Amino acid sequence: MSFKEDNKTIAALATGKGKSALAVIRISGIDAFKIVAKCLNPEKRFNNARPKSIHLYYLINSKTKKNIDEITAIKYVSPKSYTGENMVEIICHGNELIIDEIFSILFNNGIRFAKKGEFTRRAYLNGKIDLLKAESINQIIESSNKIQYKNAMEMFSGNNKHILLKWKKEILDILIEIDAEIEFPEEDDIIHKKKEYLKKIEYLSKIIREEIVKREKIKIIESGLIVPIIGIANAGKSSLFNLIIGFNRVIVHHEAGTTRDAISEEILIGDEKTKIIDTAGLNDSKNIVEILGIEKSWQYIKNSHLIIWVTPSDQEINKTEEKMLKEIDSQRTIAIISKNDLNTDKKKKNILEKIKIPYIETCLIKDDSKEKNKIINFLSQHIKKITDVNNAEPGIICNKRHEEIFIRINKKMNAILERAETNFEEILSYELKGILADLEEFIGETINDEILNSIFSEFCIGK
Ligand SMILES: Nc1nc2c(ncn2[C@@H]2O[C@H](COP(=O)(O)OP(=O)(O)O)[C@@H](O)[C@H]2O)c(=O)[nH]1
Ligand SMILES: [Mg+2]
Repeated sequence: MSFKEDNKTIAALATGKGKSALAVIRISGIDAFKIVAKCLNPEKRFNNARPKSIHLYYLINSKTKKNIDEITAIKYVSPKSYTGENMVEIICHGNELIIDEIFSILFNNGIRFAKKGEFTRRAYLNGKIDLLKAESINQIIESSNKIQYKNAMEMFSGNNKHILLKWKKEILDILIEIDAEIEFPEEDDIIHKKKEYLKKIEYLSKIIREEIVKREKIKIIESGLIVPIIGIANAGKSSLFNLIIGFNRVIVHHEAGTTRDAISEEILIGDEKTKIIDTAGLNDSKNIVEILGIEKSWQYIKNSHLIIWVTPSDQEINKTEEKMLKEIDSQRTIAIISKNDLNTDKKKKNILEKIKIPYIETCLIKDDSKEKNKIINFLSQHIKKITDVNNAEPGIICNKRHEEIFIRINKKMNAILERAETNFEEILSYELKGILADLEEFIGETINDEILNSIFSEFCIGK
């Protein structure tokens, strides 16, 4: 997306769409005060208002003078505003009819609609915030889980930048020394110094790798946990699937196939985005569609984070289940013993206890919220365990841009460590210069339009 900078006054809705008690419209630019004043009654009150003080007005159609809404407005005088420009925030009632009307009045007076991330882009270009802070604002709003949010807050607070600047200084120090040595070699010193440099690079390289691993763990949580429901035919898999998705109504996405295919829903269980999958029964079959369905079930099992095995209490563990148990990772399997309203097979519980698969016994067809709660709690408890085992913690890498830079840095670190024998100083100097440039790009000390465009195109309108 090409983006031409202009200094026109812009406006956008800063709050969400739909009906709400209040909505906030943001206006920023050189003509913000002049244009807004024309649309407010009493105009004088707005012209005389102190910066950052909030007052009540009628917002009027500047031509017909008809009242559109009763609003409050705050004015921010440049440079003491989010964007660094003159800004107005109008708080009106949260109804699309009103909001559309206000925008059409603003547009008729020469204001244009803000592009994605344009407020934050202006804030960045006017030196109000640095690049990492701009990125973090987007992530704070877009976070769909706690760890992502925590990550964004670390970046927002400047802690991450502080660490990156520290690394930059360490690398710069080595670079200054090594470049001096290349120019004025002193043999005695070199061997001793080489060890010292390698130690520092190994240390930094370890941290970089740890950050990449942290990111991988967070990515699993971000993209959602894969949780297939497996078991033999008629075990109650579909009944459980319906119960879970019916109970967790935060449905984001749904995929459906034939009854023999896997059906999945993305839902929130506890705090975690979870893709719950109803699979085809793992029975031996000669029917081709069924075989394909079973193969698909196995694909899901292989790629899963947690497996829910449904097994009916009125049957002993059969051959298919025995075979299945041999193949699945029991460490990440939990069991639901269904049909406990029918005759129960006590041996089943003993086997599960022996192979250390956590289980609950339940009836899946009772319309009983207590029973449903029990199942959901059991599930969320184990999903939480999986994410805890995963032990994701906030890191420095918050998005794809950061990740790509870290992978580049890691490669350069490896190049130094792998080729530590020959031409050591030259390689070290060359690669460190590259790493320095990578860090500067990360922090936003060197940035071009292409990078800026790609960062701000991720934003929503109004940010
Ligand atoms: N009595 C009883 N019947 C159940 C229970 N769970 C499922 N069923 C029944 O078992 C049959 C198969 O259930 P379904 O969920 O389709 O199993 P799936 O083949 O594993 O998906 C249906 O007739 C369900 O109503 C349960 O806990 N108790
Ligand atoms: Mg089914």
